[in-house]
Amino acid sequence: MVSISRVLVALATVVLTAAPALAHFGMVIPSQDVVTSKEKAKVDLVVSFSHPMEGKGMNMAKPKAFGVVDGGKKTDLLATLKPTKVMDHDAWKSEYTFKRPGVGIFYVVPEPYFEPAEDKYIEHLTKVVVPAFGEEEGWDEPVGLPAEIIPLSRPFGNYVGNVFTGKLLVDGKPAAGVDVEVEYYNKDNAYTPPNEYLVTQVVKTDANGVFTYAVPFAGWWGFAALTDAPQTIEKDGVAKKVERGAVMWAKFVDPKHKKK
Ligand SMILES: [Cu+2]
Repeated sequence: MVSISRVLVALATVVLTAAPALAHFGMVIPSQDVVTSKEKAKVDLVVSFSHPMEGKGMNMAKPKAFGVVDGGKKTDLLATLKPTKVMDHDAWKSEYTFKRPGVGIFYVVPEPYFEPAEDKYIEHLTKVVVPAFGEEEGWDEPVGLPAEIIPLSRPFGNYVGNVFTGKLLVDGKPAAGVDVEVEYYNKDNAYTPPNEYLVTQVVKTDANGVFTYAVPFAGWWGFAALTDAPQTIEKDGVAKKVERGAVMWAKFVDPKHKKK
């Protein structure tokens, strides 16, 4: 949807199949953006591969990896995943209970998804950060994924209008000049984008791999930094490219008004 080549692919797709090429996003959305009380220490996590603004789902195979990094300790949560539906398509859910103050970095490594409209595989390495009981150390720690957004803004406790800044690391090194697609999780189709350019917005990483986006309205926002994986995957005897996305989700909120 961004570069000329992608537009051409999209146009060719429209001619061939009349199916628009939408921006794909790995998603991991927690039931709470922050954990503040012992009574509500259980967080439900929903993992999907979707088109978040348009509310169109895709079937997601069971991820290769799903886990949390909390206090520098990695815990494998793959066995906790159960099937669910997101946007009427196959997705996954889990739950995690915070027992002590900490910052949980939840991460998903999916099976590569073949997208016929783009004639390539897509794998989005996706993260969300949930802090618990006032702790906030460790939100900028890398999980160690081959492509990963390291937040430079604390990725929780943000108001609408705040700027989100992140650094893209590919194989541990800052990646310059990479498109970062930005999309809103338009739950229940609450909003209608005025035109197709407002479905997916785009910013680029600078020479240091850093990107910035100012968030315009409340809810969950996804940032997907898109590079090509070094390897191809063979499908029916033909080597197909693999789009590797480093994806991060963060929630931005409005303050509460005093009731008059
Ligand atoms: Cu799709």
